[in-house]
Amino acid sequence: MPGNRLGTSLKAVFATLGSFIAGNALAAEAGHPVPMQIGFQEAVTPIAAYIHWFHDDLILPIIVAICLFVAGLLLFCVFRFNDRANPTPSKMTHHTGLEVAWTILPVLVLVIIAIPSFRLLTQQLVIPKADITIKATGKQWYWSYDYPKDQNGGFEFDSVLKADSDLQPGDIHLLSVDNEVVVPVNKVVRMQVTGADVIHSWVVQSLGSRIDAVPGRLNETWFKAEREGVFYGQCSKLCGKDHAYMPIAVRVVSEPAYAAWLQDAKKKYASTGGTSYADASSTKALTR
Ligand SMILES: [Cu+2]
Repeated sequence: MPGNRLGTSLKAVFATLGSFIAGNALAAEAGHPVPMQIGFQEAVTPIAAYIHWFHDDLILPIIVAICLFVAGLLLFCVFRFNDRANPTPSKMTHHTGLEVAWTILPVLVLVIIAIPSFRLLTQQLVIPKADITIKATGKQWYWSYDYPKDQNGGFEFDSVLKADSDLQPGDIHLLSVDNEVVVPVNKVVRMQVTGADVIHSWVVQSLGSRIDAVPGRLNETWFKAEREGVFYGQCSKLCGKDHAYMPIAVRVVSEPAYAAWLQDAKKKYASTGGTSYADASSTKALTR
């Protein structure tokens, strides 16, 4: 019966809507993408929150308004100036007022977007006084992390994707790694990022961090996670055949837990020396 079919279709629609809502509620706390998610992953740093505000509260309304305005104009022209409604067309070719308006208005819109955009870029790239520094090196196809000696570290380790056969309960397919980067909560973490072979990109959405890993160059970014948890990201520069299999996992823990992890990590990764903290201003000269 058509009625039944309608009922089934409606049920399917509601089920899809339900999983959308559930997916998005889950995404708010997950630290990784979830099925049916739309929108961003949870923001756990002030910069990620700024990115969300910029997209959701500024750009999106402007885009919607422009689309509605242009669609409205098109419809108006279609109905008002079609052959039947307007048999004798105007011969006008220029209208100075109109030319000025459609030049000035887009410029104004772009200026409104540019001001917070540059403010955001500045906040991402001007690093406040760092509490800890970690160096990430992108390699084909995994990441290495170096905790410098002079910051109570002195070790380096590789962070490699876990094979599906090694996944433990709570692990995530294609995102969990054998050794996570561990950082303390509410501390400014300076990430120094470079590439060992080709260009990679160190990106963790929840932290609002995105920086390229370029061989011969030490790029810097920072984050200050305001909540404990594990936050996942992925290499975001196409870097070869296993580009999709070099995720990033950042575990944010309390300060005592971080101190305890440092002690363990020093023993666990004892064979790797770790370098001294590199000053980006001097190492940037390595570029060419
Ligand atoms: Cu890649």
